[in-house]
Amino acid sequence: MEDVTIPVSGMTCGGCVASVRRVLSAAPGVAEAEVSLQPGEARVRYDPAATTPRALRAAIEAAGYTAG
Ligand code: 9UX
Repeated sequence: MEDVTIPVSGMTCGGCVASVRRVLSAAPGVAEAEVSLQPGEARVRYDPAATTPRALRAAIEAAGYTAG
């Protein structure tokens, strides 16, 4: 497993945080996802054989938020 911290902007309330956490948790290869509003970021533990930080950022973007 590897860990990555991804800056996320566009989250404005706890519902947004829950949405991003849900999307990441459901993504292939994700073992654990923690999301915070302040600062806006997602910390993800993932299987590098199954996904990539690029794919994780794409999942965040597809949910309507901006991943840095
Ligand atoms: Mo809060 Mo976010 O009412 O997508 S859930 S702004």
